[in-house]
Amino acid sequence: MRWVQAWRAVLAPDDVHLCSGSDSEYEHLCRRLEASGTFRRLNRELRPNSFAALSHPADVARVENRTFIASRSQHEAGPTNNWRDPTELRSEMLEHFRGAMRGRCMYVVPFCMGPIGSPFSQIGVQLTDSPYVVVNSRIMTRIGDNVISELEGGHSFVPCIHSVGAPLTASSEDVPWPCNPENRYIAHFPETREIWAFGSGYGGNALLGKKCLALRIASAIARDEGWMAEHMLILGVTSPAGRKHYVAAAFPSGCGKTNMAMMIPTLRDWKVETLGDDIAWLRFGEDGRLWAINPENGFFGIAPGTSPKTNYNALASLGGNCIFTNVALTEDGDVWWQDLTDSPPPNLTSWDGEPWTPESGDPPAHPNARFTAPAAQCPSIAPEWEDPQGVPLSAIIFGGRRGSVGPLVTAARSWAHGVFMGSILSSETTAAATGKVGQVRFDPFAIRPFCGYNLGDYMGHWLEMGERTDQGLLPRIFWVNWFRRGDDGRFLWPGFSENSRVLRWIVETVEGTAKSVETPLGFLPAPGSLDLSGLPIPAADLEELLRVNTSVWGEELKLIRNHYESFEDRLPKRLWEEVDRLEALLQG
Ligand code: OXD
Ligand code: MN
Repeated sequence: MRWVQAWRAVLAPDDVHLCSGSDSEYEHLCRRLEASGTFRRLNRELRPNSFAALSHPADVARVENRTFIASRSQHEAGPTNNWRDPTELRSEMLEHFRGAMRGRCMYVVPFCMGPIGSPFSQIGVQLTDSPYVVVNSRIMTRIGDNVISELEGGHSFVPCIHSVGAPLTASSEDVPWPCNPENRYIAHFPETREIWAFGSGYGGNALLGKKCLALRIASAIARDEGWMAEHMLILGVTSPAGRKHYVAAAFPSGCGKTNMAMMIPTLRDWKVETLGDDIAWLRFGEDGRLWAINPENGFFGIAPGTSPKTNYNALASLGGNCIFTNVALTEDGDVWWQDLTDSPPPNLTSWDGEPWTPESGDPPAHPNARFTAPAAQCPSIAPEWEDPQGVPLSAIIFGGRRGSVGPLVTAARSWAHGVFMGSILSSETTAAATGKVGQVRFDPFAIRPFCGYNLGDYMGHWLEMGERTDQGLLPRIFWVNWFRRGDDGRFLWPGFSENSRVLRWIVETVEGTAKSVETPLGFLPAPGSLDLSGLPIPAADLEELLRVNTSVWGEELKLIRNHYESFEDRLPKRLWEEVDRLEALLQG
């Protein structure tokens, strides 16, 4: 490809390798990563074909303040994105890219987001000097020869340029985690559908198929082509009567999407199956329903907090063929993280490579430590998860982490009201991105860090999508809050498997059999309509979970108005009407 040759001249790698995606290539790269000290092979008996990597201490999460949307005008990027002029940014980054791969190999990674051959899939080609990125991408996307054939057949692709920004000279020694924390850029050019990333080797900053392509660039493509790219899990839920519904749910990073997607219901005879845990692409089918595919091929999940109690299926997916990043290591060559077992095993090595003791202060695994696991290994994976047409959605759920605002579950009155719910989603920040943890911020549709254009226009796109079909064919929209706390700071709802009770009410609402009460916020479960059999929840807690606290909402309305004002004329009028209506109903 001429494009690759042009970049080769800029990046000046010592070698170029076109990735075939074969097992032998994967094994070769893993051996190379072991030799360079990036990977440590885990105990072959306990966790076959698996590796642990420890990153540079300054390269541990997505860097939102260094993530840019370089559209032609600042208005196109909107107030929630860091905008840069594309011409200026290109010339600034080119200076960094020049010679950036000296002393290294440039891997050319053709990858497909979505099942190969699906009309909904998108192809990307990533140039990278990080073999760690190549092996992770082989799990997270579909890479290799069959993608090359599609490209040879003339399939379009999104060019993705990535360098860790640490060239080697004859005298410089390589380090286990090369990166350039002082000069990080995660840049998107939505109009020309390009991604340029420099300086980081971690997660969403470097595995460019995930947040950069499948969300930021895909959201811009989706707006232009009339579909949607969303930060959503997809699950299938089957009732005891054997009826199966598909549900997509948007939660901000670190709010339990992976746990929900893999939930083992406590409700007897209900079954949940997993189709995706992070990203969903939605389009209308010929039947007028909204269909979803998961463009990913694996899970890049947050390890701390994952335990047999909170997510048995995730752990069962991690038996082998996995990569762990920034977890703690046990003396027998296995991995550990907070909550994996009730107490830490002795003689742990913490993620900074030092011996760890309970007196060490910080926890042994980084709060954003990750596992990379093939989706096919998940025991709850739905047999149809790779169906090229996707699955038809019955419901869409929005949820955030809010201690005080938002009842356990609310059903929207209409699609537009559901869009309003999505637009006012807010959540406490987590360790998935660098910056302060626990700060409440509006995160509309849980896509704030991942939308490639003006979020006000994005909200308009949602409203417009709802006009394209019969209202009765659209998925019903719900809003949940698993994180409501009591005055004493305690979580009022047990969450995890118990969320199946809420899922049941959602499914029954879709089927028209659930009892509900109308409130200013929407429909809440009528007393007695949530299946709480066998759950010892105090009546006062339940009442609080299902209460619309008017004084809290009075304050929230002011915040919502400020949030909306930041989008100026790009905020759809229809949504302002919803705020006015909510205010009137609350005063009612
Ligand atoms: C992720 C994130 O990695 O949202 O999925 O940060
Ligand atoms: Mn995510």
